[in-house]
Amino acid sequence: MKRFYLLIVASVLCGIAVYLRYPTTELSENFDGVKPELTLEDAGAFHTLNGTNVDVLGSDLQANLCAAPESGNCVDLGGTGGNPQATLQSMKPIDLEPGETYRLSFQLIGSQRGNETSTTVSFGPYRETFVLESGDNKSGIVKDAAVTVSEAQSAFLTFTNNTKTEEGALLDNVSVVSTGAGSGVSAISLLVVAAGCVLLFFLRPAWLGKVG
Ligand SMILES: [Ca+2]
Ligand SMILES: [Ca+2]
Repeated sequence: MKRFYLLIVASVLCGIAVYLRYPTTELSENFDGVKPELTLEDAGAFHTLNGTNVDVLGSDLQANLCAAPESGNCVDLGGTGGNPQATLQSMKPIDLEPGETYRLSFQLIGSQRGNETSTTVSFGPYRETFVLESGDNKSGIVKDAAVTVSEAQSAFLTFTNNTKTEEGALLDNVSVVSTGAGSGVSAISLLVVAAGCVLLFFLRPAWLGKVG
């Protein structure tokens, strides 16, 4: 009976190891659940700062501007009226821990309306400015950019329109996924796996005796 409990403990330890390695979605937003509208301060998991605004485009509202690889609704970082030069920031900060890798993805395409745009993306130590021609649907596509920190910090994901315009760059499919350090296995999950396997090794004779 004691061995049975040990077997459960070993299984739980192995389960924890798998959990520790499992990627965690920290943020995911495709704006498809937001009602398309002009002059918005809130857009899904994001809101604007400093009295600026954005437009959520889609359905009957200029949906054609959300060009591939974007789909459904997207956000025009140049809003309408008021202060349209948007600073769009995640509503909640994400806690960045040393030893974790944060994979940042987003799609930023040109305005599709003839003008060039400049947009700065910042997230903890990550900071990039994308200057996009109107029809540039490639240069601002970022997939799994690795963000790491040496000291714990709390970070907002921010998209800042540097161009005074109502025809901004168009944003869609934003996500942050955290995984263990680099592409390898984190030290703590290795320890947990080792503990689980040692336990299983000692239990093996009794276990085989029961089933065999
Ligand atoms: Ca979308
Ligand atoms: Ca606009």
